[in-house]
Amino acid sequence: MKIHLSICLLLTRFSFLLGADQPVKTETTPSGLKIEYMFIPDPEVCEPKSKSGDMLTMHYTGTLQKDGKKFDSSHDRDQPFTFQLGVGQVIKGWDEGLTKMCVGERRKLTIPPHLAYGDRGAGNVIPGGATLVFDVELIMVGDHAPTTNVFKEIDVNADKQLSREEVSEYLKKQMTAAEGTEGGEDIKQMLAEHDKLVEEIFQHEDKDKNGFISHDEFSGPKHDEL
Ligand SMILES: [Ca+2]
Ligand SMILES: [Ca+2]
Repeated sequence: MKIHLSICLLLTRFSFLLGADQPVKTETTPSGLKIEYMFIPDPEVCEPKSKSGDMLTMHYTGTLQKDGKKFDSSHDRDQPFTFQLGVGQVIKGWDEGLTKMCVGERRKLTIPPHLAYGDRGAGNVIPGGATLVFDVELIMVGDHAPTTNVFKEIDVNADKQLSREEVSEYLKKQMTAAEGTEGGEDIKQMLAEHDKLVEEIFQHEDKDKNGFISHDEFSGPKHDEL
């Protein structure tokens, strides 16, 4: 992995030296996002490709399209930026534009306001209605977000049993957090059928049918990180 990483970085630098600043290909997605593929590494070293749920570590420089003014850059901090892809942690243009990407790959994203900070803008650096241009480079892909002990999270009163109320509250919290992100309509539907979902979970998990899911019965993540 480390070797692949450094080869990729080397190739990236090399392509810079060659002045390869013309995109290999350009694509505009149905949502209006423009993706210019600036550098794609050798397919043989291009595994895994980034996908929803992955932890991505990126270098990026963001500029305003209208005047080219830089508003943020990880290079200036000399520290790449890590986030989870596809969960609404970043602007929509990133969640969409950084999928199926290889380590070492560079893209230029031109992100219209409805996939960025909208009419309101952000802070005093991004005006309302701004189209943003991001030069991005994928440095590293991690498999998943750090695993959490979901059992402990649900078991609010810490009696090592999950009640219907605890499961119900937890689901509501999760769904509300996911509302407004991609698949928001599905989430609304799920909220509406929320009670049914709790029943289904208990059907499946509460093996001895005592009305509680014990630590042993629970099939989700339930161990603390090592
Ligand atoms: Ca409990
Ligand atoms: Ca039980």
